[in-house]
Amino acid sequence: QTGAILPPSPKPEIIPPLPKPETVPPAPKDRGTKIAIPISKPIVFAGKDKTEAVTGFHKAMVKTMTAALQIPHFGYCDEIDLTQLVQLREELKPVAQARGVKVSFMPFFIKSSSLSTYLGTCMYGHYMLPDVLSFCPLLFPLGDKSIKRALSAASLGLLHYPILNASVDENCQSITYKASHNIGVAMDTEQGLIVPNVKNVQVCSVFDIASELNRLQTLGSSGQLGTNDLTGGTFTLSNIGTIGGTYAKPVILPPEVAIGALGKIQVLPRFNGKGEVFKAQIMNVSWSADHRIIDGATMARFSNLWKSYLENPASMLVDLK
Ligand code: CAO
Repeated sequence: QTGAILPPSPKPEIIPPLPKPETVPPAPKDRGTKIAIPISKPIVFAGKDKTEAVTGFHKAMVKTMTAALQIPHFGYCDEIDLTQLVQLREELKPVAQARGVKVSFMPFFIKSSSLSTYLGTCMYGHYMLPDVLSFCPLLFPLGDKSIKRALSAASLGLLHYPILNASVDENCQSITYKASHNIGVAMDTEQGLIVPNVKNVQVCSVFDIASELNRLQTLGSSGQLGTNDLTGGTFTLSNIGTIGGTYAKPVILPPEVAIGALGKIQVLPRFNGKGEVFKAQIMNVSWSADHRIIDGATMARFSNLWKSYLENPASMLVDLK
């Protein structure tokens, strides 16, 4: 085959240069798409019906929820602008991480619930709103509108709040105002729904609460929570927003008298005070209260106060112990 005339080699294809990649700004952090769909077990089509006994946490849920439905529930919802809190948490995350603690939004939701019931207690007992206001110039620059706004919202609601951290007996003959704020947190675990509580939130810092929540979450996920962690709650929060959804209709855990469900935080357009559109971090809250002893106006005032703490997180400093 030496000297054979070889066919001309094919003309090399001219590959057009790849288009220059466009500079695309990073996609905004979408909290909705960030939440993974939990598929813990493969789907098996058994082909026939299966009956199993209701046991464990499910059995407890049957008992509690059946009792809960004897309570006439009052529902109340509102929208909370968490723009400042989202920013603050970003700043605090590395600080907490350095101490080995993960700070989510829950410690803030929990602390502001405690402060909101506590301020009501102060109104009855130790001091009045003017005393709180008189400390403000020491803590914040004069004329800080957000603080004033927060405190005027607080002033609206300084009535009857201890009743949200109370319990009623079975026949609703007596009300006990609880001294401790043991705030329950609904947790979605492999074993089912559990509601451990953070004890004595009224004397805890946000960091203490975060640290305690980390402990409860770790034990909860491995089914190792003890009776002490699971009993004695006085008020409950359910952050269903970690899974999704905006509004809920939470069911009170008797003998408690109120519960709040938190929806997912979403980036939505809102107007600021100057009428300009801005990118707001919005979360909805849905409260349920025992309407036999809590009226709608009290629930609304409590919610206003809770909201004002979260929308102006600096205002929490005024009342932190
Ligand atoms: N919207 C959007 N994102 C949220 C959010 C919300 N409402 N709350 C928390 N997140 C984000 C956090 O920011 C965190 O992300 P990054 O750390 O990356 O920013 C992520 O979700 C995971 O948070 P987390 O689960 O570690 O911590 P948490 O303290 O916010 O929530 C817990 C803990 C136990 C409340 C939650 O895991 C849970 O179980 N929720 C479900 C509660 C439930 O089942 N309720 C129904 C009760 S009635 O059947």
